[in-house]
Amino acid sequence: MNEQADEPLLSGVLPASLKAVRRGSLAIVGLARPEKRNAIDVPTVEGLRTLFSTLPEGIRAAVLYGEGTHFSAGLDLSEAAQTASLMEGALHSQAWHRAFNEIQYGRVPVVSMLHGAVVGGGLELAASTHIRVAERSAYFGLPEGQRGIFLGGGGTVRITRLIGASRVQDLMLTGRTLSAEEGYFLGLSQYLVEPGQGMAKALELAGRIASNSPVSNWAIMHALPRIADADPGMGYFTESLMASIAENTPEAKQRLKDFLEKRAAKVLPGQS
Ligand code: 1HE
Repeated sequence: MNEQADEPLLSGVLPASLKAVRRGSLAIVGLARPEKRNAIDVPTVEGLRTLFSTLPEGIRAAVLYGEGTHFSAGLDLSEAAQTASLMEGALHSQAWHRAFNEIQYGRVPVVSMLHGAVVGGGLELAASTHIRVAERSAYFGLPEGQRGIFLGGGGTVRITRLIGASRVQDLMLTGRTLSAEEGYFLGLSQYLVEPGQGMAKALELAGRIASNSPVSNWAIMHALPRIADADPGMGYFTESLMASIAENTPEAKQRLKDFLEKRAAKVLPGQS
């Protein structure tokens, strides 16, 4: 077995609430404030932005998880309680947007591993990742109505795209939570696994993603969601350009040749 030692990433730069290591071609990033249930404060937001905008060469996928018994309790409410002006509130929200955009539209696909509370800004963070693996202990909620606040980390766009505006309104207005199973069937996670198995699954998926062509991964991250938001005419046109760019790389030529010369894996049933 090829055991690779983890190397710290950005040590001395990241806040104590974040841990990041490199394991081969993967970055493994942990929310590391379990005593506050991984509530997300400004240093954490800025740390995520710095980390995802400066991933070193050779990293080809990332895994994001939360330490302790919950993925994240969302916005650090002690900060929200101190907002001094309308302008400061808007700028605070925009800092979250910048950080989460670095995740969604960064260099590499990100797989999140969800367990326990995935609420408010924690769900907004998860929604900015490309693949979400939920353990059965995970539950989803948007208690903004109860707290007297609003989504501010991009959730009005990203979470509504995942489950629709009416479900987001229900969660925000009533404070109800969705179980891991409900979240899975509605599309909040693409994978549902038993407690304790999420990290292994997330690492396995990230490893698979890391073995793809980087140009294909980039197109899937950057072109696909923009095409989905475009009018169909522009979408088809952009798709044709992206298809041509992807298939005209030397790596694509080699991968296609490998298949045609029977050196590449087939697509068979049972791949989970
Ligand atoms: C926090 C936070 C927080 C916990 N900000 N400090 N999010 C919420 O409304 C969720 C609020 N949190 C909870 O409902 C519960 O904490 C949990 C269900 C997540 C976990 O419960 P539990 O019993 O395991 O922990 P706890 O005892 O409630 O919390 C442990 C400590 O973490 C405690 O602090 P301590 O000093 O008394 O030990 C809590 O105060 C602290 N803590 N959650 C600050 N969120 C960009 S806009 C996004 C808008 C939102 O995210 S709204 C959703 C906010």
